[in-house]
Amino acid sequence: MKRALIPILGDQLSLDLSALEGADPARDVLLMMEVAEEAGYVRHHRRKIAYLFSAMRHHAAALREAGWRVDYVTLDDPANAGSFTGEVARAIDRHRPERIVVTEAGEWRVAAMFDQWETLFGLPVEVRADARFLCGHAEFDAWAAGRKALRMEYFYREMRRKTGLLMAGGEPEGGQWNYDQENRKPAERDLTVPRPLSFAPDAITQEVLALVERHFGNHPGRLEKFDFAVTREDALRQQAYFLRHALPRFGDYQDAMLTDEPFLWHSILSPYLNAGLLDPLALCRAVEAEYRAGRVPLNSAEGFIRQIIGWREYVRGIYWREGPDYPRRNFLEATRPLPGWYWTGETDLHCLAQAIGQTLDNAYAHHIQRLMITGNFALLIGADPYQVHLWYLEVYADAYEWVEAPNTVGMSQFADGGVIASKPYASSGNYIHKMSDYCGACHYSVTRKTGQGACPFNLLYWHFLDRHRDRFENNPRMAQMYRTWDRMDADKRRTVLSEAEDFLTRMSKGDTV
Ligand code: FAD
Ligand code: DLZ
Repeated sequence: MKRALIPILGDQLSLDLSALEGADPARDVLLMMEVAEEAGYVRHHRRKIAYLFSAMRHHAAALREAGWRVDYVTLDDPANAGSFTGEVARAIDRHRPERIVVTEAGEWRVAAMFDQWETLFGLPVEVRADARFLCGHAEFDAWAAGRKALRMEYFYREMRRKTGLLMAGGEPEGGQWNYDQENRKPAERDLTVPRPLSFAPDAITQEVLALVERHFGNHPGRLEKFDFAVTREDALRQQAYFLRHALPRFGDYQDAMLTDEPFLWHSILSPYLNAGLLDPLALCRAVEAEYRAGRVPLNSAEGFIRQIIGWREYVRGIYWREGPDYPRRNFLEATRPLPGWYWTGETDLHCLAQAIGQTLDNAYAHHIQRLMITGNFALLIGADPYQVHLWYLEVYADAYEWVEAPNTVGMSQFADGGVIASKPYASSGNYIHKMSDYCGACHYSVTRKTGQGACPFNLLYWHFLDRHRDRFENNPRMAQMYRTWDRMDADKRRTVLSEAEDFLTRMSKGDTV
């Protein structure tokens, strides 16, 4: 077999990566590269870069220990060419390979680079499917073909059948596919909330933290108290901790939000799953085992497994099926710039200050904060969905376009016109009040619908429905809300709309809102 160069990207940190299948440690060279282009295609949160570079360096050490030859290029290597393509070119000069083998990229932008390599380098390039996902592109497309609507629920059932997870003789465990109705308890402050494990930076991480400080000072987010897992072993420790301490209540409190509690009963495993330190299917099997052992209720086990073999696989399928223009979609023709305080958290809206502040601190917010606080607000004000997409890609440690764009552009901003969601995730302050304790500490009053101190979500919700009436009035899932709006006194409707306009004008002028 001919000598191969095997590039391993920052989100390919798995020991059983498909590119390594059949490779020979004595003959082939693995290439890992920290490059300015990847660290700078958006202004990634500094914690995200630190996590990834440290995890890459630890992974290189693990690969070497397993017998592989790893050529690792650091960001501050003076000869660093600054891009994947530039570094592969330099590595070809160093190692004279006869072919390149690589696992498929996680986004269109990088896939387009791979497409050029054969011509550029005059070497055969083999791009292999990413076996860390359950559902390949052809399988997803076959599932989607001929369907009017691509709803996650039906895809998820296929994945349950395929994996056998939570199945009982061909039927779903407990008789229902989905226990979503049992995933919506508001959190209560007196419950003891588990804290994720904290991993003290070792010498490698400290070196990376100093490098990120030097090179990415103008990127958002805080580096202080960095405590991510950066090795497979530590990521597995967080997994085990989650299974024991948080999973039992994950189901009940999946949608809950509490002031100064960023993590609640969530797993905080997405950065590790998406970079390859953890295996999604093995995690789901471990979750099922907890249920079968009677340590975890069914609504928790099913709710968690649904997120991974359902949502995670489904959004990936949608991303690759919809094509490279997907992040640029703008069904609602929204053009407002995202307010500058999305990068500081300085707003009087307590829920937003919490979600954004925690994001800047931790490069993390849980799903309902992303969807119903920052996402909902951006949707209601008519923010440009491409800008919103860039913000999410920038600020979360788990953000890669294949998973971020469908969640943001599709689920949260309805900019794909309903490929993912059957209706927009728009809500007034009532939902936030029901699911959190945020409103109690807010400058605004959630119970005020108009007038001094009225919750902006209340005003903006009706403004959103009113300005998009043509698009949504015939959507059966929204008809009730239009009836409620139409029943409102005409003067009140005028007041709501004009106060919403005032709010938008003040916000766009840069006034503190
Ligand atoms: P948990 O709540 O513990 O859930 C377990 C796992 O399920 C997660 O680790 C994740 O792998 C998976 N999961 C849950 N929901 C989703 C979902 N909707 N799509 C895909 N996987 C899911 N997730 C990312 O991994 N990267 C992103 O860039 C990202 N961007 C998002 C943007 C928006 C606007 C929204 C609404 C959601 C986004 N999500 C993204 C999905 C979800 O918010 C995160 O996966 C989750 O918050 C990660 O935290 P956790 O590991 O504690 O998750
Ligand atoms: C996100 C990221 C960053 C910040 N830096 C690097 C890097 O320097 N080297 C690398 O191999 N990968 C990095 N990544 C992850 C890549 O952007 C990711 O692999 C591609 O988006 C393909 O999914």
